[in-house]
Amino acid sequence: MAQIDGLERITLDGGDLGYLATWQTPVAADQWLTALRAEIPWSTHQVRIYGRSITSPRLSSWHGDPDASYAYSGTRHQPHPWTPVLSQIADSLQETLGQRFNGVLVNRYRDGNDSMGWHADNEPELGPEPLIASISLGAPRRFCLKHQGTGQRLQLTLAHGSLLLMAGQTQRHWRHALPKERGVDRERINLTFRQILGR
Ligand SMILES: O=C(O)CCC(=O)C(=O)O
Repeated sequence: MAQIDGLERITLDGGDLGYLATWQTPVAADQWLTALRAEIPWSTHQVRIYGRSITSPRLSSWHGDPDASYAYSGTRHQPHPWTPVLSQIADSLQETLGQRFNGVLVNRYRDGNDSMGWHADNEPELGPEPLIASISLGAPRRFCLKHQGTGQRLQLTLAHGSLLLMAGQTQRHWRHALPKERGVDRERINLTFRQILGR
């Protein structure tokens, strides 16, 4: 994983996380949140969880380079183009990581009733050890991880303007989820930058 000032490393049994709670200032994160709300063509996606296709209880949009089509949770998504704020966020990420990604999944959890079930970002087009860069905006987000073999669990609270890196074999051995959270009435936006490998 890249050497980044202030990055908290969390070494997992068969996985590797890095967390930077104060990646962006609250003011910058607020601006991104406002721009994303307006710029993104939000829609509900069908997702396959434990073999069942359900309408995901959140809003999403897949963006990226024209050839970065992405099949996840049983549906292939053609990328929407990069919007001005997504390009700006991608630039900031490149400054931090020294790396550019060719796609980003943007998710909007309207309140604590929206959620995402247990899954791994393990689609073949991400390669065997994908680096996923996950940005959190809005109300704090409870992010849960579970080891696929041992059932070991870990819970993180992801702050407004934070950056979480999932690397190494994390997607092979761990699942993650964003559970419903009672009492949360503010919205949260998550961006997961990914590299789609050529087919
Ligand atoms: O909101 C999150 O952090 C989870 C996003 C995620 O795992 C996904 O959409 O694949």
